[in-house]
Amino acid sequence: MMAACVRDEETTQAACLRNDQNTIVVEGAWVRPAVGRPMTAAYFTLCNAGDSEDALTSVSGDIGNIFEIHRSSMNTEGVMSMAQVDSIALPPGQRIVLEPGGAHVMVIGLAEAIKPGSKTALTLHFRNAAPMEILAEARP
Ligand SMILES: [Cu+2]
Repeated sequence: MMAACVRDEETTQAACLRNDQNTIVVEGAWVRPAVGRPMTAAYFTLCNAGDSEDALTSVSGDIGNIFEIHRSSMNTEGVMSMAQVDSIALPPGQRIVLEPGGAHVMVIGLAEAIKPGSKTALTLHFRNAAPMEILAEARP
């Protein structure tokens, strides 16, 4: 899913405008609640407001041992599977959505339960942009 990263005059959402600190804008971060399960997935939208190509290369945080970038896909029999990828490309001026059924961050070896409504800190690492800490809300 890609959409141009420009201000939409129809909405109040002026997302993906360049700011001084970062050329990458993160929107709508959330994680799946996980109680009594060893893993979860995190989702967010990345918008590259800069002039040059970048990429999400890894994610880190205190909530789990292993963070992997995954991409889900449907095989010819209609079965969903997922595979680890090295990075997610972030072309300039484009919005890249990590969402259920698509790209996501798999968090494995959870340190504690993730209860609905709680906020989880994640650090996103990029090929060029500075690392960015985000808060992801746990919601189903
Ligand atoms: Cu996965």
